[in-house]
Amino acid sequence: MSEIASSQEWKALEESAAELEGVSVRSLFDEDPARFGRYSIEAAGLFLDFSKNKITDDVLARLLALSKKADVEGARKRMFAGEPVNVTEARAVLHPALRDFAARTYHVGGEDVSRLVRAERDALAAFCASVHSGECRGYSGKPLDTIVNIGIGGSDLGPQMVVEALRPYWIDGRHAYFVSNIDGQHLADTLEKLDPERTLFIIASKTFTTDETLTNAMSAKSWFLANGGSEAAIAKHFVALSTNERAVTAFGIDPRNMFRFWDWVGGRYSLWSSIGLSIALQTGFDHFERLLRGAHAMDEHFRAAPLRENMPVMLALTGVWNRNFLGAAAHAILPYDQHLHRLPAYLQQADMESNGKRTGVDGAPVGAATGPVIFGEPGTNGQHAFYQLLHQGTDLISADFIAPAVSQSEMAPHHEKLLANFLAQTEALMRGRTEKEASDELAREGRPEAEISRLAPHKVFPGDRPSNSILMEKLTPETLGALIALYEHKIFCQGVIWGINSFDQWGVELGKALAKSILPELASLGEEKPPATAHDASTNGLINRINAARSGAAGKHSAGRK
Ligand code: G6Q
Repeated sequence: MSEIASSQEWKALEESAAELEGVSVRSLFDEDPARFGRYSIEAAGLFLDFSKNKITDDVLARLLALSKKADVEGARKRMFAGEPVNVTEARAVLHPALRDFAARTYHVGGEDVSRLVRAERDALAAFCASVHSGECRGYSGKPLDTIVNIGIGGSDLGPQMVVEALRPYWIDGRHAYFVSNIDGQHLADTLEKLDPERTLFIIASKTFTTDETLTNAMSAKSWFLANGGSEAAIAKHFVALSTNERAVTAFGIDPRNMFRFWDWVGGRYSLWSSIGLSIALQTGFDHFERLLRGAHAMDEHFRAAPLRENMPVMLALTGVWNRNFLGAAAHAILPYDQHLHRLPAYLQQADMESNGKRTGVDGAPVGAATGPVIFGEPGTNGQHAFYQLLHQGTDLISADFIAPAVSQSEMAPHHEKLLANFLAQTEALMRGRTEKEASDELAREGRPEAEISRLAPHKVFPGDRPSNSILMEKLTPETLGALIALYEHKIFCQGVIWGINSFDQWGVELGKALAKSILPELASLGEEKPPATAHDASTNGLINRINAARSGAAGKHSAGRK
């Protein structure tokens, strides 16, 4: 077991959890309405209310002691200092450097990387300006008003989520598409909508070796060539975002059409780098810069605020409390803003790929629960889908509610109704409803006694379902940047407490390697393959079934789309 899980600080928190059994958060509010003021923090345009968690001053003191024990402050310092905190890959983790407009310098292995960051940001800005002004056009002279970002994972989820979130900031007449899945239908469905003369393909891949992205990029190139484009025109219609110049060149993209970033930018932390080109092209470089500045404001808060007043730290600590001491197995991300509809998917990667780990940095098992399952949907859609389980299921699920007080597109009475729902859900999850309250309510409705006793148990809500509320005045590039940075730092702090490396992702390797070995065993349409024998009976059986369908399918299904 890791040191932290056997520490005195950990044991003290286990004792706190036992002491609080049977104490309801509702009663904590009744006794102390001031807890809202004490258990909330404002920073970088965001307001965090964490008072609906089952916490007390004593619990917070013990959580803070745990964070001291894990040396969160030291780890924070080491990250910002450019030390190789990604120990398994021996890399620095310096995405905050990408959004630092202060005069501060950042060093990696003795090299000042701030200069590189500024130069690349300037190159990105100049490219955006030339596309927007029309100086940079397609091969036939038409403006490049459509972009297709081809990337996956960190090279897709972040930019796509931000582009969606900043929809009101889109430049008129511009279109943005994102293709990630190796499933050819994703690309085919997108290509159908495109005019090759107006389309700029952005091939986003840190390594430029990712099979999904390179396969999609190759097919996009073939489509371009088959639809009027020429080899000479590729330079006007394909750009690359990568750290790997050699692979970009080998693919056929001129390094002059490449925007760079560096190995100290993790894939899922890369939207602030050149990987954000789709954001800058779709919303304007000024809005991209505002996004970076918002994130920087959160960085400054995270760097400087004492732990107790530090928003990412307190979000992390309440998460650890719910996960490790109250047993929450999953955590819901519930944005009450339709434009944040990709935020749950984005945070699913950010959190689960970072903290879904069982081995500590020391190579020993962590011996405690680490990252929870992250899921979510925008409110109010989620309310009509899975909130039932949040309220009355047998598992404890924690949740973050995220809401702007003012909508990007106010349309009375929608936003008030949306906000009423958000507030009601957090209240209902916390308060619950006792059997007596349920019975009284049924009695007030005039239901007969027998029906009251039959229905009342079903109408009981246990309450004490923990939630945080994150408010902002409005969803703007700045508040969005701050929100994303808030979660990045929360995830970092939790990883430090659990003693894991939040910046590697070895768990994605095995499946990738096996897929490579299975690929040659699969039949092309119409091809006969010998029975598969190299795997377990299930995998062999599935391969054989698929091959039987594909070998007999040549006549029935063309390789085309129908
Ligand atoms: C993120 C991960 C992963 C990565 C993709 C795409 O942190 O490393 O999601 O972003 O696998 O990788 P490339 O950008 O190298 O294509």
